[in-house]
Amino acid sequence: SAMVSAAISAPVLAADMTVGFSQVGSESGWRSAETNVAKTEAQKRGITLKIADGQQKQENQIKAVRSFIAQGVDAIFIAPVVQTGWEPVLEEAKDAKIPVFLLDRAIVVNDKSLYESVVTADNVLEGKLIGDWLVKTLAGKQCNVVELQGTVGASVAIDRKKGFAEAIAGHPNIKIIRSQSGDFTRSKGKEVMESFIKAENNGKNICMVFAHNDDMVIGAIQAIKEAGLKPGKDILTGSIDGVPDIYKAMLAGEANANVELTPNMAGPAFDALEKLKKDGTQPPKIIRTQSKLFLPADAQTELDKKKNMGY
Ligand code: GYE
Repeated sequence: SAMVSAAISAPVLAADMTVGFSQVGSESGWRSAETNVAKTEAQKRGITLKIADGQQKQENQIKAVRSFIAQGVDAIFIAPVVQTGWEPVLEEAKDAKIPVFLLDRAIVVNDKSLYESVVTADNVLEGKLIGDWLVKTLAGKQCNVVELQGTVGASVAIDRKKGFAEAIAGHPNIKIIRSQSGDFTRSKGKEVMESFIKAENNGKNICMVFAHNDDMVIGAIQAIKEAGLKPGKDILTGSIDGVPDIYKAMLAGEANANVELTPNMAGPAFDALEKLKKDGTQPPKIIRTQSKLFLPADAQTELDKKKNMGY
């Protein structure tokens, strides 16, 4: 009877759910789109979404998670700025029986039961796709690469670096001559690229810039132009995200290769959460989103596709 099943488990309706989302910040165009999409996806389902901006600091994110626990939310989403140091606060969430989903970046913990699932792209593959493209494009020609890394300690920065390095390994014509963090922002990307250009014969020693995201490469393109060089020609570019501005740069001949990833990380997490709350269906530990390489010939089509994606 209804009474018996209610006693066994009261299914939580989406419309009654409140989810707390500890977001990294708004360091990149992709990040802002992810936040916008999360709001839309919550609205579609009638879920109340509370978003806390961590301003790129783990301590802020940890505080936000504690506050969500205190408020007794039904679930917590975290886009973890760095991959380590999460155990204590996740233990607290677990003790409070609040399920945790990770969005777009992974964490390193021994006890995997501290979170339900991580929604993320294969970030090693993303770096590899750019590296493979470069190997093919150069066809054996010598090339000095400078690398703009993402936030230090972020899983995506570690993985994209790894994937690119794997792709160029065994191709002695390609060398990474400089590598530094630009923190996933346009301004730091530009600043670090300026210092690379100065240190490398006003940029003439540089053949390609590999950036862990589009915003940094857009900053780098500006630095290349200011040095009197042609981005996309004198210095090739490869980056990851698929923000509208990268397709515009491609259309202008100033960017060469891009890996697109969806800003819809919250949607799959909401779906998994709804199933978990409905009948206890355990989500897969990793929910993978797609990553795909796009070249200038695809830029207009991809730019058009971005219109309803939170940008
Ligand atoms: O590529 C970058 C953002 O974690 C996948 O973080 C995300 C990355 C994204 O700042 O633009």
